[in-house]
Amino acid sequence: MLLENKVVLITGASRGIGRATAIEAARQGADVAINTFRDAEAAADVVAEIERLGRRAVAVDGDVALPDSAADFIDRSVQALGRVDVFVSNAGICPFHAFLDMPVETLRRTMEVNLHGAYFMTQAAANQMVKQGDGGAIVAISSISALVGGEMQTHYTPTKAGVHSLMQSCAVALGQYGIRCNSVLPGTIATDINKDDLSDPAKRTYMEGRIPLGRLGRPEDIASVVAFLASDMAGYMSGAALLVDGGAFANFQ
Ligand code: NAD
Ligand code: RM4
Repeated sequence: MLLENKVVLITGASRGIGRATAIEAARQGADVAINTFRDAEAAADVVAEIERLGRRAVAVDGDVALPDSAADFIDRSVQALGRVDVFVSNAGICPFHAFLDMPVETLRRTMEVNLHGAYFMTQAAANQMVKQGDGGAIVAISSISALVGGEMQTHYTPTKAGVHSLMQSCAVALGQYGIRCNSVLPGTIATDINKDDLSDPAKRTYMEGRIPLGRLGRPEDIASVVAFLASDMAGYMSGAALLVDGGAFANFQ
């Protein structure tokens, strides 16, 4: 019970890593608010799963790229659950595309969802924590892509480096309020975001072969690390990044 009676807010939590993190938070004793975007059925399913675990849950629809969604998510979460102890910035997209003909709109949307969205949401959550006056924990889902490049990810990898950098600066800005800010850098986790990319058996086998632990990650592999960073067990961690990649980054030759 790492998060007993805490209130945890997570963006992009209808699917994948966000969904697993929401459910893990509930398993660890938290009430959970999820931000979702045009995914009502999946959102209702996550809420039901959390309630089955005996915890309270609320889903708030909103596009993280819009600044107003942040105020709305925090306000409606506080109305429903009373406060914010933990905020997890997870929502993200990766529309795989080559560099030389990257459409401006694909670049712009990826930046706005992944980086601006993380910024607006983190800022709104931090303001609520400061108002409460007793600290908090913020965890952002960055990526191994903050450290390495990807041929079809020239629009995406800078956002993931940016998200980690945001957590470092927020750790500095918010330490005086007892708010810890850290990031998790997942390796390759099998979710909808890379389903098409990994549907090529040759690519999937190649990616699996690069991972010393011999398999792609599962959303639950990330959720447990987020729960740790959000908990008092990580009470002296701030501005840190935890790579959770089955050893992939270390596997150079
Ligand atoms: P996913 O596609 O399963 O989930 C993404 C979630 O974000 C979905 O619930 C989606 O509805 C939501 N979302 C998308 N656009 C949104 C918006 N504008 N506003 C609010 N919500 C929005 O993918 P995932 O793998 O679970 O990705 C979650 C995070 O993990 C992303 O930030 C991604 O960059 C990061 N990540 C994933 C991997 C991986 O290999 N899967 C690796 C490293 C980092
Ligand atoms: C991650 C990493 C994974 C990729 C996802 C979409 O940051 O690059 O390999 O599948 O993004």
